Amino acid sequence: MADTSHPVFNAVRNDWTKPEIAALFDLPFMELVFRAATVHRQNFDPNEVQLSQLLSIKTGGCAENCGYCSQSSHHDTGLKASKLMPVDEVLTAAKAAKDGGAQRFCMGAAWRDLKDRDVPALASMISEVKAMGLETCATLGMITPDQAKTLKDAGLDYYNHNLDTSPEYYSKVVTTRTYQERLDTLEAVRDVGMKTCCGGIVGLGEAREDRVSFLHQIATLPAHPDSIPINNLVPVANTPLGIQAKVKGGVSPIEFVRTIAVARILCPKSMVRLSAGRNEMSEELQALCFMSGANSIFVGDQLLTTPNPERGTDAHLLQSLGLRAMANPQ
Ligand code: SAM
Ligand code: DTB
Ligand code: SF4
Repeated sequence: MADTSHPVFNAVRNDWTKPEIAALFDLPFMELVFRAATVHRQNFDPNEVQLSQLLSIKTGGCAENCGYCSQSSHHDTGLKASKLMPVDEVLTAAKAAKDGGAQRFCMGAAWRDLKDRDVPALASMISEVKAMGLETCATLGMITPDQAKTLKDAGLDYYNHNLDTSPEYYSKVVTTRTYQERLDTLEAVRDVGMKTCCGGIVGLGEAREDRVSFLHQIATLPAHPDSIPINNLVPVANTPLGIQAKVKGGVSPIEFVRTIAVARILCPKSMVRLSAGRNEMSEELQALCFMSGANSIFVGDQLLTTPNPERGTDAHLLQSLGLRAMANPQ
């Protein structure tokens, strides 16, 4: 096993083993947080946080059966489905996001996969959002290499596609898309030179060993994702995993912080995003996540379909911790 007690252990490695990752999870909490914070400050300014904003450009009616999702047509969540938003409405939302301080605008669609007929509208959205001086990100389900190339040429900086959980627990979460299909989409995105955003969800009823195995998958991809969103499950009423979480509870806050810290150590140069679930987290818990190497959040009072902290709440959080918004690289 690599000697992780060495003061410099921030080399980018794609050969992490599960026992090494399990050993990091097992560290005494103070030791783990200290190591993650050390790796963080060796690679980033620990007082800077990247701000992304989401917009659901096509909501609900999704053919997939992801057990946590408000937008799956397999669960009766009461969410009203809508068609793809017109380009001008997306641009209005992007301008508001920019004026509110977001650096990256992430457009999400409740699709199993991207259809060629929708590509021209998406390409216009992307190029016009990019022209506003925002970084662009999209999450549209599975995409082919040709579609990835077209979206990249239109100005798409990042594609988000999550592995969500471990390969072992995956069938408890979704059965309409295979793990391999997710890996294939990520490969298509990487192959055209687009940046990848890939993470998962904690609190799906998975065991510690699944969190180890999930982060093992992330850390042994051919290239580490540029952004790694770590979502805490937002339990949605009438979804199988939302119901289960209400009965069994999710992961403990300390275990959540451990997951962030291990992600930071494994992928020292990636942005680790403290993603869904912040609305239910205290300032102190979020501070521990930032201390442990999280350096990106979603801002704006809505994620895709569920609430996110309001602007004033986040302004207070950032101000009280002395965190600054990261400058837009463009
Ligand atoms: N439909 C596309 C797909 O799944 O590839 C893109 C949008 S999907 C909503 C993006 C990600 O949001 C999911 O992979 C999942 O990790 C996260 N997510 C969705 N619902 C969530 C919930 N209730 N709590 C936490 N994360 C959630
Ligand atoms: C990601 O990992 N988290 C974001 C983004 N990628 C697309 C989505 C979170 C969605 C939370 C549930 C909702 O608002 O519907
Ligand atoms: Fe559809 Fe994405 Fe929700 Fe799964 S997570 S049901 S693919 S919108």
